[in-house]
Amino acid sequence: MNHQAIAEMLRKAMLTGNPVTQISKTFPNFSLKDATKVQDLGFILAQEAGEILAGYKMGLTSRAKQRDVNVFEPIRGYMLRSSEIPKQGFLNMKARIHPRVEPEVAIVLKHELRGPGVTLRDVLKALDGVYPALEIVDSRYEGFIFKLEDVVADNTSAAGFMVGRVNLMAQLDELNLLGITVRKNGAIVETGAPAAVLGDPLLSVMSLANSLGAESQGLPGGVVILTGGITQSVSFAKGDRIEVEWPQEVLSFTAE
Ligand code: OOG
Ligand code: MG
Repeated sequence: MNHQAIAEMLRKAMLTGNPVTQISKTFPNFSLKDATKVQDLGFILAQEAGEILAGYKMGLTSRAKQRDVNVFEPIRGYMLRSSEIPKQGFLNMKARIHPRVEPEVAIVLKHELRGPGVTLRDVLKALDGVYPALEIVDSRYEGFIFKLEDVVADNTSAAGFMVGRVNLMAQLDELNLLGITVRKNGAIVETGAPAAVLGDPLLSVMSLANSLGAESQGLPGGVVILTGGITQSVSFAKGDRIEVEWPQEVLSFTAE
């Protein structure tokens, strides 16, 4: 098994919009360690192509998301600056395979957190911003079907993100039970609250810091951290209008 070749294949799938066969089908003993290596090589390929890190993401941190894709363990990935979606704007559907959108909480830290041993208290002390956000996931695998190892190699299906303007830091006590609505072409398709994410999305940041720490990497301050989908993701196609409504702010786009 050639990790570099797999990373190149997945990057090509992302750039062309042509899905590939699950790695675990071709290599039945493809391990989580292999998958992490492929994800890391994919990031190097992106950097070589001039891409810049925008931040990190956790995935599969809510039951709704885990059931959605039939994988029951949290995962982490990275996000590239080029994948940020302009606010209240349009989502370019070029090279998309089978995109889905999900509401998330985004966090920004004041300074680096370096695991292992990062606690919730450390996260709270380092907190700089808490924002409404949404993520686009678009698996590079045929049929949006994958195992844990496949989705880790595929950088956790990361395909785009939007972060709101309203900092919810002052309402931190209420954050977990804020009501969120996802609309597609005006109709409500999902509802939820941030508590769906591990009981508290800040625990997702703690896990992320410790997961990076296990690989001697810090979680930097100033970058975007997505804590994981709150509801099931919602598929959409060209022409669809998506709105993620928080009490404080609406994030929206039209796919075109
Ligand atoms: C995997 C990525 C999961 C989340 O927020 O749970 C994720 C997928 O659904 O394709 O980003
Ligand atoms: Mg997500």
